[in-house]
Formats: sequence, structure tokens, C-alpha cells
Amino acid sequence: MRVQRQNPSFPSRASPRLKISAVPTCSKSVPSTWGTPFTKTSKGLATCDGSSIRVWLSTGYTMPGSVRRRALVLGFACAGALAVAEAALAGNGGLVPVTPHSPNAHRITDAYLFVLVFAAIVFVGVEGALIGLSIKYRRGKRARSAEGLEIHGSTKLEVLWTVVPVMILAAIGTFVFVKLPGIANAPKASAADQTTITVEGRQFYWMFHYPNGAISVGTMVAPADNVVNEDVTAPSYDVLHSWWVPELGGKIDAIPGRTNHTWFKAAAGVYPGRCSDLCGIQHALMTAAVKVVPRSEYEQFIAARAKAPAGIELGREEYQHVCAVCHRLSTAYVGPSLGSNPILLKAKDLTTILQQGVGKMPAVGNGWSADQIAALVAYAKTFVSVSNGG
Ligand code: HEC
Ligand SMILES: [Cu+2]
Repeated sequence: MRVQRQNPSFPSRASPRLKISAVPTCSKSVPSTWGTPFTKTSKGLATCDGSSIRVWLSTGYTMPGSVRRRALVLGFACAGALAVAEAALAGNGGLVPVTPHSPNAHRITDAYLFVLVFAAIVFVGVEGALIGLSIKYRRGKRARSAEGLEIHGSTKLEVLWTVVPVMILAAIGTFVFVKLPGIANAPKASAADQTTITVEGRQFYWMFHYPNGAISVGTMVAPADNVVNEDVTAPSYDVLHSWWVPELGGKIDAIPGRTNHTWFKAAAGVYPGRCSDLCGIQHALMTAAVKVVPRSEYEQFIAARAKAPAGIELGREEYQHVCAVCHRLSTAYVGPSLGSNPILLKAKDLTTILQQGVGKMPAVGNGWSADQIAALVAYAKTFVSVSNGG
């Protein structure tokens, strides 16, 4: 028997519970007034499957038990997977940041833990009350149409849940404002106990400039137990990046044409960092390392770099942190393979490509000095093999 379609007319939402007795439990005799966007299936009529909050709201219709159970299991499975994924990624239980190794990073972790304690108490309190009260006041055997308890205000409770949050916020605010200056401002240090390194964010690599003019790419070398001031910037023609070495402090934006300041003071060690702004296609490979070494070793390193600015070591860094992000030697990747490309051996041609870009390749070497290009050529000579007659 075909049911003549009519314009949908929703049952009133004002008293949905009264409609219950009229609602069938399966689709065989679904009233044609259910012709809502939710129930217009290919069969043209409502079905028992799927969930529609609208239908529920307007009718009080409840999903069959099996559907509800499946949704519940799925929900728990998703929540479980999420919880485990976070822990697996973080490697330290997923609850706290990496172990800090610089005074400013310590303060950031302290602030995080301070807030976490309140958040945990509030979470357990609110969720506990939610679950407990849901169980305590569940419908149980009461009729579906029975009205719930009518509850009037509780002055004591209302004062409590106004005053306690205000006190929590005041405590957090005070704590953070006390800690903040120690995060932003580097401690005073004598000239011999500090240095300033410029951190330049570029698509898709980090370049470091040292006080004596030396340059490194991808790995920053810094003196141990000294205050290291970082001037973080990006060239005016580049995009936004964000310098982040979690163990040594917070994120700081590398903004084209501007300079932001941050600092760290760490014991010897290697601390991984990365760009934390989505800055383009190979953003995920925009990684870096901060290698903290004894002051004498640091002095040696920058002196050697400044003396031989076209050295093969710089070339290797440039290739690995700039070119290898998009190129492979023998297979095409984002760009064509470079293993037998003669351009890499000719400083002049290479300069043109790196400073102006070519086709879809951005001008990754814009602003590089002749020495920097010579360093890349020197390194390329160790792996590029050009067949004769090519
Ligand atoms: C962001 C990705 C990216 C980076 C980084 C990159 N390239 Fe490229 N490169 C490309 C793409 C894409 C092409 C293909 C350009 C086209 O023809 O559209 C290319 C092409 C080339 C070519 C071939 C040009 C030709 O006409 O034969 C050379 C040589 C080259 N790149 C060298 C380099 C070197 C050296 C570096 C490192 C300093 C580098 N590229 C870094 C993406 C990149
Ligand atoms: Cu970036």
C-alpha cells in the first residue's frame, strides 16, 4: 500500500513524552509525517537504522538496544584509541611535557603542572558528579512519562561554585604572573658567559648565524651553561615559522622581516627542535638540533666555520637540510633526482636556480653568499656522477 506523501508536519516538541505511546518501534508502520531530511532514505520511508536526534527530540523514540550498545562500544573504543595514541606519541605517559633542560623551560613545565592539578581536580569532580548523579537519578523502573524531581536552588552550592572557581583562577593568574618574567627575560650574564645566535626560519630549514659571521644549517652549536640569546627571524620574502626546542623553552615565532627574542641555558647535550607552524609542503621535515657543547668547543667550531666558509661540512648540512627535503639522488621525489645533475657542480648555474627558483622549486637559496654556494658545490662533488656525453 502506498502512502501518499504530505508536507512534513512535526509533532510538537513541547511535550514529546506524551507522544510515546503513538510511536512504533519499527519502520513497517512509520507515519508519513516522518518525512524529514533525516528519514528520507532511498526507500522513501523512515527506517529503524541510524540515529537522528531530531526524530528523538520530536517523538521520544529511542534506538533499539542493539544500536545503542554498538554506539556505546564504538565510543569507548574511540576514546581508548585516542588515549593510547597520545601516550604512545609522548613516550612519557602523555601527561606532562618533555623534561625541561633550561630555566625558562622549567618554569613553563611548572606552570603546566600547576594548572594540571586544578584541571585534574575539576575534571574528576565534575565527571564524577555527572556519572554519579546520572546513576543515582536514573529512570529505573519509573514510567517513561513520569516527571522528574523538581529541585529549587541551593544557596550554599551556588555560592560554592561561584567562589571556588574565582579562587582557582586567581591562584593560577598569580602563579603565572610570578613565573612569566623568568620565562621571557634572560638572566643577567657577563659577556664571557653568554652569546647571541640568530635563528633564521626558511622554507624548509633553519639557518644559524653566529656572532663572528659563521653559519650553520640544521644544527645549532651552542656553549654549555652559558646564556644563549636567540634572535629569531625570517627573511621578508619567506613565510611564518615557529622555532621550538621543547626541552629548552617555549615556541617563538619566526616572522618575516621581524626579530623576536628568546634564550636558553643548558648543560651539554643534543636537543631536538622543529618548526611548529604549518609553513608549506615540507613543513614536517623542517627539523633542527641544538648541540650544546663546552664553551671552548663552541669557540673552536665557529672559528673554523668562519675561516673556511666554503667548507664541505657546511655543504653537507645545506644538502641534507635544504635539498634532501625535496630531492633524492636517484629517484624523483618532490623534485627530480639530483644524483647525476651537472647543475650541482656549477656554482653559476646553481646560484641562478637557488636565488630565483625554477618552475615549482622555490628560491630556497635566496640571499646565500657565494661561499655558501661554493660549500654546496664542494659537497655535491662527493656524490654527483655525471655520465659523459650527457
Ligand atoms: C621545496 C622543495 C625543494 C627544495 C627544498 C629544493 N628543491 Fe630543487 N626542485 C624542486 C622542484 C619541485 C623542482 C622541479 C622544478 C620544475 O621544473 O618545476 C626542482 C628542480 C631542481 C633542479 C633541476 C633544475 C633543472 O632544470 O634541471 C635542481 C638542479 C635542483 N632542484 C636543485 C636543488 C638544490 C641544490 C636544492 C638545495 C639547495 C634544492 N633543489 C632544494 C623542489 C625543491
Ligand atoms: Cu616552518
